[in-house]
Amino acid sequence: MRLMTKLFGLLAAFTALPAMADEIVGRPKQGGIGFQPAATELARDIHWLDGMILVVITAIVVFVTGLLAYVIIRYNKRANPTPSTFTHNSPVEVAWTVIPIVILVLIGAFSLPILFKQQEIPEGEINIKVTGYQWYWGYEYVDEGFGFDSFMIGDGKVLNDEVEAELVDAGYSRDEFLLATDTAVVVPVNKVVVMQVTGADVIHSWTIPAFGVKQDAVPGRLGQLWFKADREGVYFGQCSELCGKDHAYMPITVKVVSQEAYDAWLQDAKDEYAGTPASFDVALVD
Ligand SMILES: [Cu+2]
Repeated sequence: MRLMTKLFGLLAAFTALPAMADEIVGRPKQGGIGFQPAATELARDIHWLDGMILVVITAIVVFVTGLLAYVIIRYNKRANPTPSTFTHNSPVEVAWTVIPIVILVLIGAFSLPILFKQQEIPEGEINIKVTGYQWYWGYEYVDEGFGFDSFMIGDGKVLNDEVEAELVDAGYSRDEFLLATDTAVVVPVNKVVVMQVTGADVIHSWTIPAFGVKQDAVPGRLGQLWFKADREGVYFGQCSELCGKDHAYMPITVKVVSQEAYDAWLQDAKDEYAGTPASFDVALVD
């Protein structure tokens, strides 16, 4: 009986886990030297490619180091007092030309499809236009007709009690200082999100490393990126193109939530951010 109680307790703890804390991805982590955990297929592809190329370059380094060691030991002046005098060896020259070509073609065969997957923009279920400003981001939900700006929490750039209180109010902690923003991009999980990226003044760059996306925000141009996040959570990124004195203080926050939570947020956001309230349009009709 006690075992059953324990088991049920454990089960309850596990099922309650997702509700307890939103996973926060992209903040500094003790001992974190690898990639941020991938939340999209694009990011998983990039991680896989990185691992594959690491194997290839490791094999090349080991091979070349081995050759060097062999030549140093076998053909030094003491071991080989009378060196040979030939200057050409056609089979070796053909081999060291053809083998690198084969290796590069092999890498290309795996990397190009991944690049194309990133760059071929699918039809977006959610379309958001993002504009980089010195030094904050503006977001427009183009299908819904509203937009808002997104500033880093703590514009004095110093983490004091007041800023910490602001962070806590917004659902963060002092660990997320310099990453958390006052408003966040909210998107539903498992939906294709297309972002159109531009800059209003100078070049900025929008990225969420865990999604495997990064796009320069160039004034006068409209770049595009897409992602489909498959895990709920809070994801952080930062402007990635040096854009002036406060470049380090224009972070990016994306919240991936359930469809129901997104619908609820959308309703509130329309009321809060829309230039014209929905009811106003209705009143104009007659
Ligand atoms: Cu910047």
